[in-house]
Amino acid sequence: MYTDKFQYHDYYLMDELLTEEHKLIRQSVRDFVKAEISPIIEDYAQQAKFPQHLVKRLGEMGCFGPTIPVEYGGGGLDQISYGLMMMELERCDSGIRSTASVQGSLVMYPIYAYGSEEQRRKYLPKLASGEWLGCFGLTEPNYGSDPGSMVTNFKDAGDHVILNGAKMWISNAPFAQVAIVWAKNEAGEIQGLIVERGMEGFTTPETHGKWSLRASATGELVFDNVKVPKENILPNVKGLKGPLGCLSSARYGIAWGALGSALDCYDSALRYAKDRVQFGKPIAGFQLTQKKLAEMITEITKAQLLMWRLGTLKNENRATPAQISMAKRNSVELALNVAREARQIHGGMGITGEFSIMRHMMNLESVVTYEGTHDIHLLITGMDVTGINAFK
Ligand code: TGC
Ligand code: FAD
Repeated sequence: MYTDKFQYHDYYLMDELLTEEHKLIRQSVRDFVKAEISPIIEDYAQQAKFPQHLVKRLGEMGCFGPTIPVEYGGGGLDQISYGLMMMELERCDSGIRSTASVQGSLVMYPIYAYGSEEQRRKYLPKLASGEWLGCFGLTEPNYGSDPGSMVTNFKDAGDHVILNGAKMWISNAPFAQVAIVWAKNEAGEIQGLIVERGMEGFTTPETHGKWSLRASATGELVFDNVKVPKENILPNVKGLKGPLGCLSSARYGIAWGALGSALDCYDSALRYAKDRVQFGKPIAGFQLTQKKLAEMITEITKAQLLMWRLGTLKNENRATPAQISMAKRNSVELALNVAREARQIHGGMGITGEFSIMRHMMNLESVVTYEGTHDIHLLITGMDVTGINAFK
């Protein structure tokens, strides 16, 4: 049985760069995770079940839309607070962080940034409190890295539009009351629509058989002549920059989150290496184990500094999408490397559910692909530094 013994590691005294409020927020999410998520997460992941009861609790803990203004039910907090929350959630499980990222950055953010005042007032408080769960439909069966080529579309039909098409790989879909759906209008422009469960012709079949992100529900969104009232169209954005703007917020949260997975794997490996005796001494005493641990904490410390700086730039509205891509790619890569090395240090025990390592490693195989794959983010950095587009 998995027991959460996590202790945070702060090799470069980064806490001195945080405010008292940051530290309080981090501690409250950490305590919540230890008390309510850690004891159940392994079972839910093993059974590939979504812990639906946590949706309300995540809302009550302020994990949904922490940067959205208080008047709409959000937390009115800064970007570093948001990042720290995502780090604490993913320290436990990427699937739980996914639920919060999707709700906050991919559902609440577009309603807040691109929605009408009526839409903000109708949806945001319910989403913030966890009364409603949302999902975000951009990816299609034939268009993942290239969402601009999507074929899901809607046609004008008087006071409503008719939506047709399908989205695939959608986190939260099977349980969501609301979906933010990106589709093309008759002029071929991408727009966002708020589609509600219960609209005729709208179904959300669940995706089964995943070896990764097993405690997160994934599904399809299928639209068969769905009548969507025109008042459900997000009025203030057109084009791919709409969904990509949401991804900038979510990718930033993921960059913090993956660092949380890395910290958990490192912490577990350090403790295990000190406890486990082979050839008459703790395996932490062997140079090869020390090399692994030293390299892990070096990469984690570099990423902690990177994330703090990116959060500061984001607070000042100066973080560029390319800087966020670099951070997402860096955090996920280092987390996967740390997870693999931590697995080695745990020997055979590392493959069991008694430790979180293998669960993190499998989860990170989704995180390295969603919200832009590892190579897509590399190409975004390449384009930014050379000025030459290598995508097309
Ligand atoms: P391109 O021509 O480069 O750009 C189109 C317009 O968008 C603007 N833009 C951005 N705006 C805001 N934030 C960003 N990050 C932006 N990146 C680009 C750009 O300036 C342009 O604006 P305008 O005004 O000129 O129209 O578009 P492209 O078709 O060449 O594609 C570029 C590419 C490949 C980088 C992009 O499409 C991409 O990022 N592909 C990856 C797709 C992706 O990330 N999908 C994620 C789906 S959601 C998900 O995975 C959720 S998982 C959630 C969870 O469970 O946690
Ligand atoms: P593809 O785009 O087909 O890519 C396959 C491979 O080709 C990748 O290695 C890629 O890097 C490479 N490739 C593609 N183009 C290029 C290029 N120009 N140059 C070099 N290499 C290239 N989507 C949503 O909209 N909402 C969600 O909530 C959501 N949740 C998800 C949850 C999970 C668990 C997973 C696995 C995915 C989720 N996704 C979601 C979808 C995710 O964003 C896509 O899987 C991702 O964008 C990649 O698309 P694809 O799987 O179609 O791969």
